[in-house]
Amino acid sequence: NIRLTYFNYRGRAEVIRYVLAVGGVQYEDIRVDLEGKPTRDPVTVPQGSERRLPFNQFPTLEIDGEVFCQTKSICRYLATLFDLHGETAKDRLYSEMVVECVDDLVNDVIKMRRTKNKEQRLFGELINTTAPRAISSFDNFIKNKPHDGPYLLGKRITWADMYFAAFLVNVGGYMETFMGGGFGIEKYPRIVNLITAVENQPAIADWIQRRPVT
Ligand SMILES: N[C@@H](CCC(=O)N[C@@H](CS)C(=O)NCC(=O)O)C(=O)O
Repeated sequence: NIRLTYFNYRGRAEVIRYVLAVGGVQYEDIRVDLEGKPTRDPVTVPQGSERRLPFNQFPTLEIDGEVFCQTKSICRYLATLFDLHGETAKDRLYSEMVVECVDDLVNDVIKMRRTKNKEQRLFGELINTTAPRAISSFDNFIKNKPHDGPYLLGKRITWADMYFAAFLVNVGGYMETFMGGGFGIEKYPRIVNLITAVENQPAIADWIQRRPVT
C-alpha cells in the first residue's frame, strides 16, 4: 500500500516515479495543489497537510500508513527493494557519487532561484560558470566510465541513472522557464545518450507516455 505525495509537477518526485515504474509496483500518485497559485514557485505546503509531513516538506512516500520523506532516502529504500543499486559496494559508491554531484547542481539552482534573480552576480555565476562546469564534468565522467553499455554501470540501470536523467531534464527545464537559460545538455551527446537510455527503459518510457502533462 504505497502513496507518493507531491505537487502537481515533476520536480523532486519524478525520480521516485521512475524508480516505482521500474519496480513495477502499483501506487497512488497523489498531487496536492498549490491553492490556485499560477506559478510553481515559491512552494507553500497546503494547509492541513502538515500533520502528514514528518519534516514539513514534499515529496513523501507513505507505506502502509507510515510517512517518509527525503527524495534520496526514498529512492535508496526503493532501490534496495527493486535491486537498483548495482552489484557491489563500489558500484554503489561510483553511481551515488553522480547523484550527489547532481544534487550539488540542483541546490545551486534552487539557491539562485530563491534570490529571485535580484543578485545578477550569482545568476551570472550559475549560468556562466557553475552549471557549465558541472555539465562538462558529467560529460567527462561518462566519457571515462569503465563500464560498457548505455548506463553509468554499463548494461544495468540503477537509481543513479534515473536521478541523473530526471533532475537534469527537469531542473534544466525549470531554469529555462524561470531564468531564461538551461543546462545546454543538447551540446553533449554522451549526456543526451544516457538520458535517452533512461527515458527509453521500457517501464520509464511507458510512464513518460502516460504521465500527466506538467
Ligand atoms: N532534501 C529534500 C528537499 C525537499 C524540499 O525542499 N521540498 C520542497 C518542494 S520541492 C518543499 O516541500 N517545500 C515546502 C515549502 O517550501 O513550503 C528532498 O530531497 O526531498
